Amino acid sequence: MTDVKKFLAQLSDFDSALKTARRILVTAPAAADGDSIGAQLALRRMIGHRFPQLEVHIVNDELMPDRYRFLPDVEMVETPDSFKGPAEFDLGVIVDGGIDRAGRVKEWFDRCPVKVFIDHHAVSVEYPYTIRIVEPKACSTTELMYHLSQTSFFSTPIDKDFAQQIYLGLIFDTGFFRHSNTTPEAMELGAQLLRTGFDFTRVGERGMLERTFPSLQLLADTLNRAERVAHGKIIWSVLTQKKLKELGASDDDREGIIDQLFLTQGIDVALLFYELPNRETRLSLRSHGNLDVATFARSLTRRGGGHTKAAGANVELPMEEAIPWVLGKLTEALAQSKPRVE
Ligand SMILES: [Mn+2]
Repeated sequence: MTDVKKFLAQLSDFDSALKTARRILVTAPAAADGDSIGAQLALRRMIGHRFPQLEVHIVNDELMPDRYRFLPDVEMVETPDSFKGPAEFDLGVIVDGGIDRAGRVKEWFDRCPVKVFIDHHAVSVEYPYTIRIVEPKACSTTELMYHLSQTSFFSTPIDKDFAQQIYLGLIFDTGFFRHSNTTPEAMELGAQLLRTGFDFTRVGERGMLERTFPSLQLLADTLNRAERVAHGKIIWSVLTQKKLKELGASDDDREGIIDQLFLTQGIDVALLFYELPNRETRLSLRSHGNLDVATFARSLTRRGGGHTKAAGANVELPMEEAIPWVLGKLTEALAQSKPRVE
């Protein structure tokens, strides 16, 4: 249950800071997902409603995936390449993850006199944020954002557009109310949002399920390459830059592949190695619960984290070196983990 009463002092500080600010930066960790996009757009509406005179700029390190381009206000999301104007702001807000993963926008955030952190992840790195609003009980940042929006500090009207932004984060982070982080409150919020009458089928299909044709082929290729280790408890596969180019697939086309791997009977953990253009490797991890993959990801690198059952990390190794190293560590970690009680 998200009880925002405990954030009254932080909200009051946030409100005071907004009152004296002129230019606001809103950002999220790179490789923005449905929750972080939804949360950034929702926050922009919240601030815009309460303080219409403020300039609110949403800037993300990477170009936003096409799948989110149907969302209201989405044209407001910029990258450092498209952003015109001075990268100087009176206040910065990072949502849905720490500033350490914000890429080029980190420098801009570092220079903000007031730094706000709004998140629902349980683990976060040390950083001198001015205001922290962190609620691990919220299943998505947009759920937390919704509750903040209904306080007297924001009093945001819930129209169809705002509802879609909140809803996308909700279904993204709960996997359509399926993952274990789903709470009765999250479903109640879903119901409340649906009452605004927005097209929830479209939000689910466009924002979560649809694939481009190259993405479909990429999924097929990755599933074909899947292998199991640790007596079948770990399933893993790879996604290379070469394959991406060959199929004409984009970075975003890897979305959901890890979830498909994870739906294999008898496994404990699914792991996807994704080769980055800079010769580093991005890992996606899913766990049924025997192993806390967020802790595992953080044990590999500072640039790792997430949730107990779904996590990610960037390791500074080319894929051919990352594969044996990570598989070794993961097999070891899994062997030491306590079996879950069914
Ligand atoms: Mn999230």
